[in-house]
Amino acid sequence: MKMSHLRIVYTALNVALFISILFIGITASQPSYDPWLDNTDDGYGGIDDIVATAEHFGASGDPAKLCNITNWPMGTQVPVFYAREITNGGSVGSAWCPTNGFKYMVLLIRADGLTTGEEVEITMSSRIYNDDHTLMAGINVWSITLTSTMSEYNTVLFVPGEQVGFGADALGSTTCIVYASFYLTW
Ligand SMILES: [Ca+2]
Repeated sequence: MKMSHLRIVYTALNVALFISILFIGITASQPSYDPWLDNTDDGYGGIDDIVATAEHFGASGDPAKLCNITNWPMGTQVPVFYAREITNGGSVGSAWCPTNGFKYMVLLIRADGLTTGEEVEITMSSRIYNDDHTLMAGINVWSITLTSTMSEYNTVLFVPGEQVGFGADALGSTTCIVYASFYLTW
């Protein structure tokens, strides 16, 4: 009699549990994805995540979670020409300077020693690459002519490519000393 009574209670509990699960299944809305509960990091909350949790049931430790953060690159000043002398209409060129990852460049240009009628043209170039990045063609993207009355210039430009290079060409018999650098930021 006692066993029979327990069986009835047990069956009633099972029926209640079944109805509860059925009710939750009918009324529950689509669950939202929580990456902190996706233990297997596959972009899906599934039985795999429950198994992963169950496998560590009872374990304890430091709850701090490791994560990797990709920082924007640090802004940086890139020297191009510093007190480079150009004599008698000559020219100088810079190495290619990497600019990858940055959005803006603040360009600082100066020429000392220009007299009336003397000019030096500062040109910035970038590179056009082929599809598989094995060939390149240069392209002039910016230039300015400095004179005795406008011997300094600064401006903000969009970074035109992965690399930029500079040239300074003195016109006629111009002799001067050129400075150029740029600050990269994003
Ligand atoms: Ca998962």
